[in-house]
Amino acid sequence: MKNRNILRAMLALLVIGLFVGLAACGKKPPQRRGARAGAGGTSDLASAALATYVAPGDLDEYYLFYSGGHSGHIFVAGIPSMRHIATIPVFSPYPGTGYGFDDESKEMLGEFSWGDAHHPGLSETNGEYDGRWLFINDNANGRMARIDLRDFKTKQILKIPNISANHGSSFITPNSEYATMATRMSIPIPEGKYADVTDYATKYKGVVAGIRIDPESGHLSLAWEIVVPPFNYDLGDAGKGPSEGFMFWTCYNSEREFIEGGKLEVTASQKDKDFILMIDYREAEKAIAAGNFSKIGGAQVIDPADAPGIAYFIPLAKSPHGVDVAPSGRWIIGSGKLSPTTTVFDIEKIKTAIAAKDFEETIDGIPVLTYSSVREAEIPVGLGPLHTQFDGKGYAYTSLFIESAVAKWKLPPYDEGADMSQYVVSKIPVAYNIGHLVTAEGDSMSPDGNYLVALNKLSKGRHLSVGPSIPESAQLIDISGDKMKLLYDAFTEPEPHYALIIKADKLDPIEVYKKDDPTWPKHPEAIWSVEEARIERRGKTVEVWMMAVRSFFAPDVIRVNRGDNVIVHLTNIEQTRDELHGFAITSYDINIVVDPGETKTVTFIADKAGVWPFYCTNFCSALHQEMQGYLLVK
Ligand code: K7E
Ligand code: CUA
Repeated sequence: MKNRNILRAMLALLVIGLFVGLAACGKKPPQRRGARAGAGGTSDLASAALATYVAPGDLDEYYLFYSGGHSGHIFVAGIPSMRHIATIPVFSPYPGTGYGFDDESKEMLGEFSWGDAHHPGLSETNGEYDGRWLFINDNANGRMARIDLRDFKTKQILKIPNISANHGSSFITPNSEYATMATRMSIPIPEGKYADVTDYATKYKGVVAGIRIDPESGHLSLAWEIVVPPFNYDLGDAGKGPSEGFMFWTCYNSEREFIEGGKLEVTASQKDKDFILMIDYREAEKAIAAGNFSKIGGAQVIDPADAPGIAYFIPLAKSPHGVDVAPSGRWIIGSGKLSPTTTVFDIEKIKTAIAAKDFEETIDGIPVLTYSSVREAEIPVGLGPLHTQFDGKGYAYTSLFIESAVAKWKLPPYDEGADMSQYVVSKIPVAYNIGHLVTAEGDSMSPDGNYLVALNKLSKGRHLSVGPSIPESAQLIDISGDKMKLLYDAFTEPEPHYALIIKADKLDPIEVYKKDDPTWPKHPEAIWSVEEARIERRGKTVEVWMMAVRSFFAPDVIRVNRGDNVIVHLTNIEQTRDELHGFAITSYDINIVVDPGETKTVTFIADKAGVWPFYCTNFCSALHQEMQGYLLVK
């Protein structure tokens, strides 16, 4: 305790020192803190504090995009401060930004009020993050979403048929040709078809899919599906460099059974090996072009038995979880949860084995490559290996769920006959039970090798107690030196699975929607002056063109009859940053928010008679409280 107090005092002095330094340089524009990195400290704690301290008014070096799991959102934080900056609602309504209340976002959410966001994927050009779009899967409902990084807003949610619980998604090819999707829990296809679980082995199917990304707009569309055996397809990754053209997914339950009351955890862990499924997507394109598919549930589905060369299985130790392609593209890393090793496969050996038809067996038309022919090495990383990330300096970092640690190990080449344990060069404990981990630009072909974030499943109270429902924890780790150093504990709402870290200067978000900006589609119902504001009635439909500006709405009275269909197009005509307005109608469950220059439409039936005030929800000016009007329903 005494030690801690001394450290606290030292920290306080350091921080005061920084403030004094700041005051001395007076007012200056915010800058990224890279300039100050490297300033020395006097203890591990002090140097960690300095390494993560972003002075008031200064900016972080990186964006961290956390998936929000079953919250359906994406959380945005800065690195190294780990401060939460924003929440991007994707699969769930979010009253804070009015998401899910206006017609457009309501339609995007469709029949669902939530999703399970697991794996963000950034668009890439030549294997590097290009900062254009962020994609994310919905593990619950066969969907994927696209977020535009110019305004940090969800622009599309694509639902495709046949994919049941889309977990192995969204992993992006090096030039954003495709994002992946895959079935986690096999079912009879198409969805809606009935077969008892006693027929699991023959009537249930898995499906993997390639989602085409439009190179101009980022628009997502289904390109092809491939039917695969009823295993559980888990994590995925896209090849790059020598492995470009391939997609990889781990799978468990190669026992292909679901025994009622038999506990899948037991029945799916019988065999010593499960698989990585490898798809050649150029072959998939050829099969579609040649008409070599059948239509199932409206999708073009290829059967690998009719399309040799499209799919292969690579054996991998017991119940694998993560599969990760190293930055060079040559090494494919797979981790079996129930094996204390991580396995490195060589894409060159895989290609040779395919050419030589070096197969162990064939399952449902898919050849299984001979394990010993394609395996480069098994690395004894530790207990419960899940996911692997990279530093671009020849090292890999594997999360160890059971051991609650991160293992740093060397990628090939290895000495002939060497004891592989020597290549596990260091470990750092984390608190606790780590799932995913992410390094700066870690999925690109050139990771930055400075920061790693451990996404831990259990925080066990390393924070003020908030009752039994506790947050998830994330720890920032410095990986720039030989030894990994813990820098910071951060907490989030449930529940991040994966995250991505991108250099802040790769993004250039807009500050307002400019009135005549040709880069954005013009909203057909936008109005820009009080003169254009109006109410028109056609039969039982009342259409309102409303504008908001500090600090009034025009019009500010809407008169309708009970049962009328009311359409309100609201434009925020502000062109000043941070001048948002809200529009909430009391007791009508309506709450939209318009950013500067934005127009949104909300449609509703005026089914409650009476007088219903509407008001601005975003505190916008000194006279914000006065920004209100009335919906009069006769
Ligand atoms: Cu939680 Cu990637 Cu869905 Cu591993 S997944 S931990
Ligand atoms: Cu507009 Cu408050």
